[in-house]
Order: sequence, then structure tokens, then C-alpha cells
Amino acid sequence: MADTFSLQRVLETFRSSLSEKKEVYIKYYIAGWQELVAFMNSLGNVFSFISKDVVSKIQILENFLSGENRSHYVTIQSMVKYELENDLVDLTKRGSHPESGCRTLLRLHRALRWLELFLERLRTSTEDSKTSVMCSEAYNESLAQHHPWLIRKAVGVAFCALPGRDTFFDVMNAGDHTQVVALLGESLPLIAEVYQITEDLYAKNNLLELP
Ligand code: 1PW
Repeated sequence: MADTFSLQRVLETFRSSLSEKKEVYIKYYIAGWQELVAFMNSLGNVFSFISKDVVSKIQILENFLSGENRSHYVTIQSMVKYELENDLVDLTKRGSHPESGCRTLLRLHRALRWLELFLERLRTSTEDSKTSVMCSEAYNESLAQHHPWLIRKAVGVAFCALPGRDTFFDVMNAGDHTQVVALLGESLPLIAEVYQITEDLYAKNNLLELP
């Protein structure tokens, strides 16, 4: 993975993450997040506490992917099945499996919804739109509901320090504004699809509130 972010690569990784049977490959899901971390890091240091948590979640999942049970961690579907069948998930309160694949991926999954809402706002924004406002609106509609007060405050502070819309478009590294908007239009349905497949799977298995 290169250090500089490219929206095109995010699109490609999320595209690769969907199998023909509409299962989600964890490997590419994580790769997509790694790209997004590069994106956050290019937005400045205020985002480092946010990206740190994402990086540690990616690391937990990578350990499963390379560990002895890796054959069960190919797709989100196979992971859910394997961890549930083998009682590897703390379902109601934190216990002996505080870092299960299921609960770890759920955190990224919730954050992906934020990203989707934010990028959709960015895509349809106008010149005088403020990134901080777009980011916090998307956050309040999604991830904030799962965060305690202290984190919500800290995230709010980070948003205030966000660069403006022009910088965002530049950082996406995908050409001029029109090209970025077009690429966002192409990426968002993919991100939304991956999100929805995961959401349905977690809902079906009663996993949406994992501690
Ligand atoms: C500009 C676009 C960037 C989009 C990336 C969105 C990532 C948002 C992650 C926010 C993380 C805030 C700090 C950490 C909070 C954790 O407590 C929380 N993690 C997440 C990813 O929400 C919950 O994880 P935990 O504490 O239950 O292990």
C-alpha cells in the first residue's frame, strides 16, 4: 500500500471485497480500511487518535487472518459462523472473548456507515459547504450513537480542525472536482452494498449490539 491516499484504490478494494455469492472477503475489507487510514492520516494529526483505534482493530483482524484458524476468516460470513458455533463471541457482556473477530469488525462496520454518509454529503456538497459540518452530521446520524460522551466530544474537536472542502478533494487524489464527484458516485454504491450485506448478516445473527 502506498502512503498517499487514492480514492481509486478504495473503490478497487471494496469492489474486490465482494464475492460472486455476495460474501465479503475480510482481506479486502481490511485493505479498504487501510486506505482510509492513509486518508485520515493525510488530514493531519488531530485524526491520529481516531486512526489509532482503527489501526488496532485492523491488526486484531489481521492476526486472525494469519493465525492457525485462518481458514475460517476468509469472509465475514465464515467468520460469524465459525465464531458463533465455537462460542468465541461475548454476546451480552464482555467476558473471555473481548477481542472476537465479530465485535472487532462490528466497530469498523459502524464506522463504515459514517464514512458512507459523509462521502455522500461530500459528493453532493457545494462550494460553501463545510467539511466539519458534513462530518459531524454524518457522525451524529451513525457512529455517535455508539460512542460515550467523552469520545463524542473528542471526535467533535477533531472535526473542527478538518481542512476545507478543496483540500479534501485534493487529498482524494483523483483529479479535479468533477472527476472526484464522479468517482464518489461510483464508489458509494459499492461501499453501501458491502455495508448492507454486513448489516443484514449481523442483524440476522443478533450481533448488532455486541459489547
Ligand atoms: C474523515 C473520514 C474518516 C472516516 C473514518 C471513521 C473512523 C471513526 C472511528 C472513530 C474512533 C474514535 C475513537 C475510538 C473509539 C472506540 O472506543 C470505538 N471505536 C470505533 C471504531 O468506533 C469503539 O471501540 P471499542 O472501544 O468498543 O473497542
